[in-house]
Amino acid sequence: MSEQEIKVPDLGGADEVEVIEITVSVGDSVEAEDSILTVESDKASVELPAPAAGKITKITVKVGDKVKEGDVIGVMSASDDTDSADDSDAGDESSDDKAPEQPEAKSEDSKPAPKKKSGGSRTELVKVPSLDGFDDVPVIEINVAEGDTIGVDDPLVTVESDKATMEIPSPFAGKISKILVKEGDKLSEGKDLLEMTVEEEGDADDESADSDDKSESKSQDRQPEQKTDKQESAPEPQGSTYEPPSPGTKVHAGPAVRKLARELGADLARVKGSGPKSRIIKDDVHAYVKSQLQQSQQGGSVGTGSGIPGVKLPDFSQFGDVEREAMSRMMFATANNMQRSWLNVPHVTQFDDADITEMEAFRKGQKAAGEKRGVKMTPLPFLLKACAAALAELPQFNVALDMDRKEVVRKKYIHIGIAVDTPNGLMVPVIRDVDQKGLWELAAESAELAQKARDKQLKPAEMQGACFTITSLGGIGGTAFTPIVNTPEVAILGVSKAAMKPVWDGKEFQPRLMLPLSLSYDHRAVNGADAARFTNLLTQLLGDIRTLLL
Ligand code: CAO
Repeated sequence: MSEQEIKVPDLGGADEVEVIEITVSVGDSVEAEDSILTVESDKASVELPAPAAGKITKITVKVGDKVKEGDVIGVMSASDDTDSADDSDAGDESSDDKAPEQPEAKSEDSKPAPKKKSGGSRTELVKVPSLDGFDDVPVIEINVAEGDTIGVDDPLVTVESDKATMEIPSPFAGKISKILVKEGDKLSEGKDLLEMTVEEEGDADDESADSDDKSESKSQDRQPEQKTDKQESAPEPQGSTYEPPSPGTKVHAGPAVRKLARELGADLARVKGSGPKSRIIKDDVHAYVKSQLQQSQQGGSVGTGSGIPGVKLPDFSQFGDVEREAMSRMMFATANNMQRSWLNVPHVTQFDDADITEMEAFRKGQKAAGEKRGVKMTPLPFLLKACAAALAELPQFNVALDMDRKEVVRKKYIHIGIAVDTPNGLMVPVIRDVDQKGLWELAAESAELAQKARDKQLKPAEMQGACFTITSLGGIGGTAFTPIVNTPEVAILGVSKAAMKPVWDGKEFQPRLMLPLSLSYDHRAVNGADAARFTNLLTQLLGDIRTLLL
């Protein structure tokens, strides 16, 4: 172990930032990159990581302090050999440097003090340690119950100031004999917290020491009458999910992780910890939330989710030969997206026909110019331009609904997705700032993105950020269809095959090339009259493309 100052690293350009949360306490063992404290500038909050694995020996800042790059925020004894994990775990178990009466106990290997074989037990009064400069901090959670057998560093109570949540760890391994505080009590340094019976005989300490390497054995051996909670939270770290919690399950997680869980609405009692001593780390919370979302979205059979009953599949082989093949990831993702949109969005589709006789004459007239440029002008760039103009004129189509916050997100940019049929399934690359681009630029970009989609070369960023989508089946056929809104967008334009139709001009029927448009929209965001205005506007713009210049 070697003493090392912990300094504020490069803050990505921010000058002075405020410490909003201290996620470790003196005596804590950390791994390299573990979060030590969180700072916040006016733009973002950033977690400052431990520069190495080791034990925190000093914290020189408190919540509310302002720090800048290079400032010392604490000191740690860094593990400097490859057994650092063992050392730090051992340090974790050691109560010595936490117990006020044994300050010298930072032995070079941080192992617990030698076990006394004399037998018997003693009662220890646990007091509130330094609360990083805070006083009168309310208790929001009591993490133990009288009679519980706990290990060193297990959280005893959680307190929360208006800036941070902190856990008070146990300085001893032993049994809780009396809890002297209750939820809501306000704590300051030195206040009596609880009493513990600490074994002076070999057993309890032995097991603490064993647990340095094997958290399972720690929980099983040390608390025979309560072991189920800990046994279940202690299997090999996998960073995955953890099913039903036992009532009263004790959660081992730091304040930053608890904060994250609160923000995501995750019940930490259900999360399996993959950190040292089965401590829950942020990755565990993310993995748990992800798996819960997947479960709720995937459901079983043909598709459940959102509480609707699934469709049970019959045994198709009773009707004839069948074979099964795995869905591609893209097919599965598309199926989920479609179902999510269909279930979440109240869809209505508005139909109209645009007279594109003149537009087509103009487009065909550009054939030679297109050949020179190496770009083919199809109807799609005209549609993109017309939709961009309609989105600008009717901005209620360029929004997202945030139902949780009861807010409408109005977008000040016009990015449009184009649905591309590929051998691997449907992909939707996005053309950015369509309103600022010319027809040739749009023709070139849409052709390039469509080709990239077919070649599976699209980057994720090229498929994100759309405000609206165009799905054109015009090159294939059909007279109308009802596209599914690509939520969180609120509208999608379906385009079918243009066909010559007799159109009454007031005196006689004229043969006109009519382009069928099918506008599906989210009826929560857009009302029917606006949808009719939108398709009206599109038919005007496409009917006389000079109006696109206005
Ligand atoms: N009416 C009549 N003809 C049309 C047309 C329309 N609405 N739209 C395109 N065409 C013509 C084009 O002019 C071209 O004809 P020429 O070769 O004679 O000039 C031909 O159809 C093929 O066009 P294209 O499909 O290559 O080009 P595009 O720019 O119109 O479309 C793209 C590009 C990427 C949208 C298209 O290739 C595609 O993938 N469409 C399918 C989208 C899809 O699957 N949507 C369904 C989503 S929901 O399941």
